[in-house]
Amino acid sequence: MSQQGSCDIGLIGLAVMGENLALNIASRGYSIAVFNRTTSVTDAFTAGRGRQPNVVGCHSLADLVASLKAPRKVMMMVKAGPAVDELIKTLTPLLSKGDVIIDGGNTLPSDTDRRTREVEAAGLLYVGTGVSGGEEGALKGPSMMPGGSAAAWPLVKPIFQAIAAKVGPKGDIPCCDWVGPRGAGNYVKMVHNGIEYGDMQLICEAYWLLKQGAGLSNDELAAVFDEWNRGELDSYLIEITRDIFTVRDPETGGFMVDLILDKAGAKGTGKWMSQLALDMGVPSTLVTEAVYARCLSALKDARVRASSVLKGPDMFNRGDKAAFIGQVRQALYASKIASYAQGFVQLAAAAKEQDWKLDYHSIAMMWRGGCIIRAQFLERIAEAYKAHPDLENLMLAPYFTAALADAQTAWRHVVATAATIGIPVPAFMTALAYYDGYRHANLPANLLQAQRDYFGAHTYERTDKPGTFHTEWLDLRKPVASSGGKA
Ligand code: NBP
Repeated sequence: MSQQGSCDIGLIGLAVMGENLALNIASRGYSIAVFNRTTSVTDAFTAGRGRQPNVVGCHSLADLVASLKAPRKVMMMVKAGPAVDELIKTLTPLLSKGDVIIDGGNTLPSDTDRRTREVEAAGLLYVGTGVSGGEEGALKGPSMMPGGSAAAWPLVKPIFQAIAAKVGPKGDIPCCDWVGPRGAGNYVKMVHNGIEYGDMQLICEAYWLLKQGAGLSNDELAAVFDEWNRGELDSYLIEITRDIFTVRDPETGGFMVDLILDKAGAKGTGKWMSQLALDMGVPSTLVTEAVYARCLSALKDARVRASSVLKGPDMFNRGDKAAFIGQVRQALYASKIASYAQGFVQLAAAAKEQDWKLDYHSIAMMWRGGCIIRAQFLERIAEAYKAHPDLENLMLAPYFTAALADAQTAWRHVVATAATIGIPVPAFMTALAYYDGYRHANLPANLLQAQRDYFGAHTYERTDKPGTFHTEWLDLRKPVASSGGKA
């Protein structure tokens, strides 16, 4: 039986995220009505973990809506895509002017743009919020990145900021603030996920260099990651990586990590970030390489066949082991800086395109706790954007410029070593190439423009005078004295 009109918020979808978020909301003293499409899931929840006085199970959407206080707030935690549109269609006639529909899923930002317009046209308010932190974050405090109808923010703010992770010296700064209109919140969450792809790939490459290149055992790897987690790399992903190297399979007694098939999956947010970067002409190369690395890993059968055909050097770096570990740490840190720089550059490009006013200091603080990329180093990023809100590229913030200068000798050594001994490190390599490309006032694109103009009359600009030019290359070319094939 629902209690008519007494609940603070309604939640639809009781899978991993919804169930834990509902418990989080209830634990902060809010009353919550819950609904799941499959009724048995709702019943199991309200009879189990959700058996609490301020949790109300509902068997229909009408029942859920009737359980809420006005203005009503209904949050969907369902599979992103058509399910969200179907729910909006059913909910809209049940709700009243000023009520708020919230989507907490990993939704494509352009879908939230469209839905915000459609829902606002029906007299309601809409929020598309990123929610990061997985199962544990949802339960104990996620990072939340809301965007959509600005008028909805004061209505959802108290609940969102109460359930979000908290950071800061007093532990009272919520990792949740208003991001911007329409799909801005989902865009920031998508970039968070893309950075997460980059971080994970970089850590995997560091692991492979240390295992294949320096011969470290899992126990040694755990100790290295434990050490790394005490310095500038201190982060959730380094911490869980350390833990992973300690876990043994209860059945066989072997290390769990060595029993896992090396075929990675993906749910699409990294690919979206990469696709949208390409659409805007923004070089977000880390996330793109990370997506490709997963694609290549998935070609397991082909790789197994090729491994007995394609030759390379043996994969062992016979240098000083301790020194190499230190160099890999520096390469990882420098690559990570380049990766975050790319993420923030993409956010700035999207903000320009979409006419959003993004607060990059606030975004860094939202990622400081609760989410998968949470790390000490986000504090430094937040400081950099506080000092210079219009910072063109994070690599130009004095703190990070100095860090890159300090790390680059080791970074170059690691990339060169990987190439020499034949260990694939696409993310380390693209990060270094981005750094080198970005710091060069001149690049060989002059030749590229000449080629384009030669075969396609695409025209070019000149360094010595303004305007657009075309050359009749065929008419002006000269015979070249043959070198006879000798250099
Ligand atoms: P899933 O993404 O696996 O979705 C399952 C839920 O969606 C179930 O409650 C299911 O109901 C419901 N659902 C589906 Br499927 N189609 C529906 C429809 N047409 N109408 C109503 N309900 C429908 O759940 P999740 O992993 O908890 O994730 C929820 C959202 O949060 C997703 O957008 C996800 O991308 C995002 N997210 C997930 C994580 C994570 O770590 N899992 C982290 C951050 C964000 P049923 O029981 O009747 O099938």
